[in-house]
Amino acid sequence: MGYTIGQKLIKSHLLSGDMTVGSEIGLRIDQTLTQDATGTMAYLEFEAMGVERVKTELSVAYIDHNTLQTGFENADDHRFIRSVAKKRGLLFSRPGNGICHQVHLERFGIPGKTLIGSDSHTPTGGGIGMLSFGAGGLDVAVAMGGGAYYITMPKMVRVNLHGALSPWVSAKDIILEVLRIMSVKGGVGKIIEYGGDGVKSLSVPERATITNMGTELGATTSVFPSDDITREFLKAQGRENDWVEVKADEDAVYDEVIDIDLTTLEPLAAMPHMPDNVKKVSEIGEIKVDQCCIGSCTNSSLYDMLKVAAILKGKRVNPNVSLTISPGSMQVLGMLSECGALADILGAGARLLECACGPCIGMGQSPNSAGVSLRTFNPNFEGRSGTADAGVYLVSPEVAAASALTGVLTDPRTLGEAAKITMPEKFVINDNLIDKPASVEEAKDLEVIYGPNIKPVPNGDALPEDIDAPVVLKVGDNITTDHIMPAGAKILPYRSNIPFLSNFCFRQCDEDFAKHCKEAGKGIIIGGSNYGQGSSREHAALVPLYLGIKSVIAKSFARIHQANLINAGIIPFTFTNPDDYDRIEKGDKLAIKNIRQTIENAGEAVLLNETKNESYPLTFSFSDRQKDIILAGGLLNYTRESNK
Ligand code: MIC
Ligand code: SF4
Repeated sequence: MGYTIGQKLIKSHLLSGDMTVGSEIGLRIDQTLTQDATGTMAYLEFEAMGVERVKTELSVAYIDHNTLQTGFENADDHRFIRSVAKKRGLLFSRPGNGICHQVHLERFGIPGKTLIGSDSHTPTGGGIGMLSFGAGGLDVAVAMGGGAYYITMPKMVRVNLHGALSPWVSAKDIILEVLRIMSVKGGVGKIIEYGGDGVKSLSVPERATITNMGTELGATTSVFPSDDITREFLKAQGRENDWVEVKADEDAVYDEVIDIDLTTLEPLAAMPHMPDNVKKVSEIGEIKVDQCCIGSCTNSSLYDMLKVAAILKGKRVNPNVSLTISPGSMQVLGMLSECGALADILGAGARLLECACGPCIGMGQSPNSAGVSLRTFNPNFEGRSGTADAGVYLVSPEVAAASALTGVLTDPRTLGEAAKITMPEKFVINDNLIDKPASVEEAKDLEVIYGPNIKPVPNGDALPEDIDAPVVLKVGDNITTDHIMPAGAKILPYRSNIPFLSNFCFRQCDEDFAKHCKEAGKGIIIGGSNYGQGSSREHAALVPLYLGIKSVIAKSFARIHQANLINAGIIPFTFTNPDDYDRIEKGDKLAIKNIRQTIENAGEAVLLNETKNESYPLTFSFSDRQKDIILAGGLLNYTRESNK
């Protein structure tokens, strides 16, 4: 029996475990990346481990999220990360150089290698045939120190793409169609692999748009083969030598197969407030639009921007619409300006933003009250834009640009013939915004520079015998990490200050959550299914840890968040009978007795509801390593104990 791409790359990087679906495997990690919003924590954790130099083949620290610098906090974080990078052997991609995933694809990604990043959209690298995962900062810190990265051996899904896209239909529509079919939970525990004759019709940036948003499916990762098109892309980036072929065996066996006929796809949109709430643009109709934002790590390539420029050329943006453009990298912006496309974009009345995440992470450009915003981004969770009652629609660059001209949601096929975009044979290479690390010798004299906003990482205690705590919050299905630990311009500068951040935890669900937790001193959260979907931010575990949360009991969890909870020493349990969820209320006093023994022996965990005098069975399946982490009270304690 042959192997899928995912299985091949796992096999060639397997450090521990066997490749049986559902069991834990440890992988060797070749490359890591961090961004600044999760990076400060990751490097604080890395520093706490006491490793002199990174042990990966390549590690890059990007600054792309917190670029507003409204106070000293962001600037201090940037300086801290830069000082760690210089001393510990990492490349440092300075603010302005671009969004981590876009730059990594252009300059560093290598087919067949493994990559983990402290950002959930790291699977963008799957666009060039890398096996790349989003992870919590602590997992990235461990990998930088040469440790394995652990995942549950996933199932394999094959998405066969047939034919080619019609004019005006975009790679974004392909992934929106996959989201429509599979839902935001559909990818959990799976690698989504793309194949079929349609793959040949897609360029690397288009493939990367698709693998990037595999994150919204909840997938472990997504991957395309590395073929001649990948080789051409790397050649144009001056990196042809990095190319290797990566493909599935003919007789590879998949757990699930999905077929998509590209010829019949139409422009799509994900309606507020979930990426899988997908409808045809033609079906939604001409709703009035207030804002269009083009950019983010999923749609900010030169190819995307050239398509937008061609639509805007010689036209005028509708006066009722604010159109923003964030090119994904300095390379993209430079080339747009060289070929004149930037003038077409600006001439039409678009606002040019920095090459950074910007509005995607709520750093500016919040829409007006009850505004409709069309965004080429990846999540459209409620409130993430910074305006609580805004409606964000996820669309392709073509739909966003067309709608910016008309002022209403517009099917771009109504614009007539689509312009033919020719991509340059060579990209302009300018790595001036990438700083190299110091040599081992020089590094000895360098200091890591902390600022006053950088507070220590909270750390849990070893697991006690019993947990007794009240329910401090009960939430429904699909709770995102944006609910748990919001981002946005006001809060992001405090990503390295957990005590301050804690005041904002779960604000959207319960204004007084932090206050309740502080009063109770400890607590348990009750969640629905897919708890913790969305980003990789470990703050969504570290802040609850700081607030005394001992366990989250939910119907099911999203992958990265579940790992982050375990790393923080918060026990994620699932209800054995999902209906028991309905029996528990906020304020109920809960207890789990003999929990150490239960976890050690993989016994039956029972949740006692002392208020209602009821008990409910709980399910958990932790690997031996995860059990030890939980018993130790988190990965930091566990790592320290293992190094003794
Ligand atoms: C996001 O898209 O939500 C982020 C911001 O990039 C996060 C990381 C973060 O919270 O800093 C992610 O996707 O992991
Ligand atoms: Fe940045 Fe948005 Fe991509 Fe996250 S999803 S890395 S915030 S552009």
